[in-house]
Amino acid sequence: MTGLVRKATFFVACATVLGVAAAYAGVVSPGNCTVGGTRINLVGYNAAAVGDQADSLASGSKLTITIRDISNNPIAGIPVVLDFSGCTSDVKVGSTQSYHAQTIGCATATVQGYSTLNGTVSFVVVGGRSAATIHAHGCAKVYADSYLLGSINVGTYDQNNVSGINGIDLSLFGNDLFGGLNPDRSDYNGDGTVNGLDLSLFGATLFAGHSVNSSSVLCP
Ligand SMILES: [Ca+2]
Ligand SMILES: [Ca+2]
Repeated sequence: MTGLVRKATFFVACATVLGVAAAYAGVVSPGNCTVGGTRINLVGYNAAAVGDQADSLASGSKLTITIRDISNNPIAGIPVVLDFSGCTSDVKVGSTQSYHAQTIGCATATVQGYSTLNGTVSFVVVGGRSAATIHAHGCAKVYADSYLLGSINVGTYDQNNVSGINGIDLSLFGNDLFGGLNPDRSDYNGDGTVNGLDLSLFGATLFAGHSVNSSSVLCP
């Protein structure tokens, strides 16, 4: 191959790569997206709070996802969905949500938001425990524009979906703490066991007083 031909081949290859990148600019590239955690802990809310009422300060309650294209550029306006349909044996999302502009798809147990100008979208999800059958790890799925980005574990501070998070929830959490089954719903720090560290996180959420209300209705 002559030098001239080699150069021509190189420029054609570069143009092809650039053409592909241009063609997919603004299209979600799942491998370049980031799910900023391995779990989300559902919370209550404070009806008297101004603005976003969901308890975003509870440990593990906020999950941030970053959406990028094939060139690793952030993309705005992409629908991002958390699908909790695999968690409903013991944890369910509330029929109304109160963090940013999140919307609820009750029939599908999904919560949706949109990526912002920097490509990120953060979720804080109101929900609670409705039954006792332990859900599997990774029960919730994260999708961006229908691309699966990954699975996350799911906990809930509200253990009975009544009156926000209070001493009754502490008692129910205690059953998980001493029950020996280490259910994911009460493993707030995600280390695989339910122990004193989770009790500490529960106590911090309880005494912070940002989860004083429960969702009035849980999704199916
Ligand atoms: Ca409660
Ligand atoms: Ca734990």
